[in-house]
Amino acid sequence: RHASDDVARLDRKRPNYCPLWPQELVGRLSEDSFHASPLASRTREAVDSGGQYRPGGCVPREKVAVIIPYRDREQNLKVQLHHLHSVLQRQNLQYGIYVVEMAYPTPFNRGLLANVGFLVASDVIPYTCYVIHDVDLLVMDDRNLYRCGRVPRHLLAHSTKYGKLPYVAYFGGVVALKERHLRAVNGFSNLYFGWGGEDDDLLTRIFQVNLHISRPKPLIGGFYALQHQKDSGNPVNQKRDILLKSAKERMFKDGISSVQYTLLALEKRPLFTWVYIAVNETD
Ligand code: UDH
Ligand code: NGS
Repeated sequence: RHASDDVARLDRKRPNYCPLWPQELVGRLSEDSFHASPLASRTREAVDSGGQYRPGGCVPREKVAVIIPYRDREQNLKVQLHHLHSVLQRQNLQYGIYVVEMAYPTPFNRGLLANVGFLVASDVIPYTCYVIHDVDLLVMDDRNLYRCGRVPRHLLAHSTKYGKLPYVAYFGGVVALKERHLRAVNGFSNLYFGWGGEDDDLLTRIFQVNLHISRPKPLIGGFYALQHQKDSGNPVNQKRDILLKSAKERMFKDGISSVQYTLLALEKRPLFTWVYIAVNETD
């Protein structure tokens, strides 16, 4: 028996994993791709209904659900979807895109929408990685892989909005967490109605279970911030500082385990799965 036979046998058994660094990556993306560039027909045709994709020639290393909390940003969404499908296909990932929208009149609640996105998506496919993604931020370099790591990952190292992070402990915009990370912290709080604080609350939860976070290097970690109108249904949340003070105590009773909502629609659209919910604001 020769060692080379053993290697050959092992090779036959080992799945044909997609490369760690896919050859299709182009690196830094040109400004043109940040404006409503049409989706290449090859890219569009590769997407299954509901915005699902899996690479043809290799076994993907990660199954990623991209969850976009959403309301009234139609133009941003269109640009984002075209951009994301192109980038994620080049990254050789299996992925699904979930746009989770909240009905009026309730003030917008990004954390709650992310929790619902997680629950709905995990019911469709057992994803290994969940990326919570603002609709208006476009990844500027496709080497910034939409994958999860040993610890929760802030995929955004800086954006064109600030030129750098607004503060060191910022964990907003685009974050990637494994299923076990999300379960360990009980997801986001459901209590942040209106603008601000839910991302800081999530980071408090992460530290509380002795995890830390990672970020890509600045060279590849940039995001391009799209313009948008001022939101009508997302007033600054005046209670956010008070809520943040009790983040640690609340975390195991307020989150994925307790989210309440009414599912108004769950539709497979050509480029994404639309999850439309109604929520009553709680005090
Ligand atoms: N979002 C919507 N619609 C809304 C509100 C929020 O889709 O009406 C989603 C969207 O994915 C957005 C994310 O929630 O990217 C975060 O919203 P945001 O308003 O916190 O962030 P954004 O960068 O705008 O879009 C910043 C407004 C700054 C308000 C400053 C108050 N001091
Ligand atoms: C902080 C907010 C975060 C927010 C960040 C950047 O002040 O939720 O600003 O916001 N925290 C609190 O309000 C407690 S940004 O300017 O990008 O909209 O993510």
